[in-house]
Amino acid sequence: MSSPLIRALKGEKIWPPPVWLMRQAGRFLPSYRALREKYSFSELYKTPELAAKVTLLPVEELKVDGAILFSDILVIPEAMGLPLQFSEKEGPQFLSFIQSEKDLKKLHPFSPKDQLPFVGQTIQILLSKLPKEVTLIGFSGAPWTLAVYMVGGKQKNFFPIKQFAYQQVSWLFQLLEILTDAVANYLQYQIQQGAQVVQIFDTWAGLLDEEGFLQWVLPYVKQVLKNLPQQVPVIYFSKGTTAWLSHLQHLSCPLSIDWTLSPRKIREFFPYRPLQGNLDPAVLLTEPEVIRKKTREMLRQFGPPLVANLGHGILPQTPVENAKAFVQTVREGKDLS
Ligand code: 1CP
Repeated sequence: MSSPLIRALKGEKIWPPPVWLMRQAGRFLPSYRALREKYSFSELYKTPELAAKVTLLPVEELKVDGAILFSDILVIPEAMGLPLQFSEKEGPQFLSFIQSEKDLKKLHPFSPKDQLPFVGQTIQILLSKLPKEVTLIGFSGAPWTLAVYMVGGKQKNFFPIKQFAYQQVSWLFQLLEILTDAVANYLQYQIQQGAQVVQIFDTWAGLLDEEGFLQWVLPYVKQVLKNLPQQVPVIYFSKGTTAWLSHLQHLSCPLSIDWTLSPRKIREFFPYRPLQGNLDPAVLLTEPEVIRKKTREMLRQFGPPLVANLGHGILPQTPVENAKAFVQTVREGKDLS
């Protein structure tokens, strides 16, 4: 029989719902920070034994239903030849950007099995170590969000990519086509290696206006979905898109939504759709009593089919006890549908 996470994502009304936390394998865990004293971030995700170990940390400590592969969305652009530097203060940053057709021509073809073999090896190790009721989640950045990082990232308040998008520059269309193939290819590779669910992270989906979302974001996600096998659930996470639920309706997969719209309204819009979300990660910075209250409210409003989660990644300064209070409250949520 399938695991609770897969069953919920296939539309089964499991209650209490399965639970995991976006970015659960990262800096908020003291056990992760201890490993980072010894190894750099890239050593951790490029060494299969270490990446598997980090993936398992939140499964062991929080008892969640999903284990998200320890890696990063920026591995695709790095494999395509954009030099990535990781600074402790600033996080990951590209040393050069794509800002013209000439830059685009310099990108290398992307082949996950040749350039990112450690991802497949990490999945293999995890399949032998994970308890069978815990689901292995693979992931990728969405084409648009990867393009945002490749074209200039957050510098100048995202102005470079916004300018190119609104000016309709032709090479940006080409970049998105290239990334759409790469993302589909990468997720197919993870699924072949054994990922049981995959999530597409579109952190910057809400950066443009509505027309921009329809032009630069949604069609490419649709294209990726079309190229993935039907049997494996795909979750689409987008941030800043709650004004555009009527457009998200055109995607057929489970949706992970941020916290800016109440679960009641999201559920009204998608009465039957498997949904994931959507507690504000900042709630986990408060105290267990507040966390329990807000989590119960969220569960009550959503109802099944649901995967309980945050509305974005867990914040690095979150106390572990608070993350545990969230998971615990979901587990106890029997009478709240
Ligand atoms: O040790 C460290 O300081 C590294 C911090 C770190 C970690 C643990 C980064 C740098 N990436 C990761 C892992 C990671 N990233 C995972 C693995 C599983 C997990 O942590 O649970 C996943 C799923 C991601 C996804 C990711 N990376 C996203 C999408 C989700 C989101 O949070 O919006 C994004 C935007 C990134 C880019 C990235 N990688 C790391 C940082 C600090 C950032 C943000 C960079 C920026 O926007 O400036």
